[in-house]
Amino acid sequence: MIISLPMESPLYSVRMRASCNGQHISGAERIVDEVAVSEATASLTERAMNCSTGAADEIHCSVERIERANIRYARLPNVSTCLVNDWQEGRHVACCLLGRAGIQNNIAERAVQLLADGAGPGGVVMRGAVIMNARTGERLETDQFRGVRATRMDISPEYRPVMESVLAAKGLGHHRVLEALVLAGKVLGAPGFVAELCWSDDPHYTTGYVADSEGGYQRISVLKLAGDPSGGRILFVDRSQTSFEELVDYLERQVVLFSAAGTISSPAKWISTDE
Ligand code: WAQ
Ligand code: MG
Repeated sequence: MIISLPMESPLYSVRMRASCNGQHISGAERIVDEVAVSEATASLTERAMNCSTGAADEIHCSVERIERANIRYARLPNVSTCLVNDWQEGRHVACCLLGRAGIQNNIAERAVQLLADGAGPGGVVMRGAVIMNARTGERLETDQFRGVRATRMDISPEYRPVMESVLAAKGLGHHRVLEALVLAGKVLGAPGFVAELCWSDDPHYTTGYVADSEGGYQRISVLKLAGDPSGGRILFVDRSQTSFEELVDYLERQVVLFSAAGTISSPAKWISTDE
């Protein structure tokens, strides 16, 4: 007897990057069903046209079919939110959380300062992430304007509506939360991954996070002063566990879809336990 299984329709990676006067201003991506490709392209383009920094003058969208066999499915990290009084306390908390992930305090402090100063040449915001040796603080990315960009990750199409309503019910409905959670979820699975530090370069978005496999996605309510255009990402890696090439290949090429949520804790004030 021949049993015919229903053909799974293909998935597509839809990616957008936008610039204004040659400056990168926005980038976002989705992984969607065939039927949702045009809608996703339209909504990403619309986002580039309505950037907080003004409309883009150049937008690139790419659409690429994904082989189902190459998809890795994963669970999103647990989410917690630490409430701090100001950015100084927030940065102190970031250093403590990086310390729990095994990063020496002097390296954690230097990393926070690097994002505050602008990690790109001349203090500009980078388009992608800094890759940092977790033990020595040495930077590994070859292009310090671009850094390394994590791509080809999303919530799985059938699970997205559920995840959006779960986050919205917890007051985390801003698209930045879901996108950062997905990015953190992908980098958590990277070979040699130790921790990630991030805050947005959007002057009006002051929340950031530290992610690691034990602590999950640990939001910190304030990591910079409102109006501050600094921001970026630093991925701390254990050089003995991976080569740079293997790491970049995973970050840029491995398709990761999230089909389950972690826990989401209520916001709580920072209580120092390990100082
Ligand atoms: N891969 C690597 N680095 C990236 C990527 C990427 N795909 N996208 C952005 N970056 C880097 C780049 O240097 C940006 O300047 C920086 O990260 C910040 O990007 O829970 O919105 O998209 O409330 O502005 C975190 C907190 C929000 C969300 C982070 O980042 C929450 C955010 P943005
Ligand atoms: Mg941004």
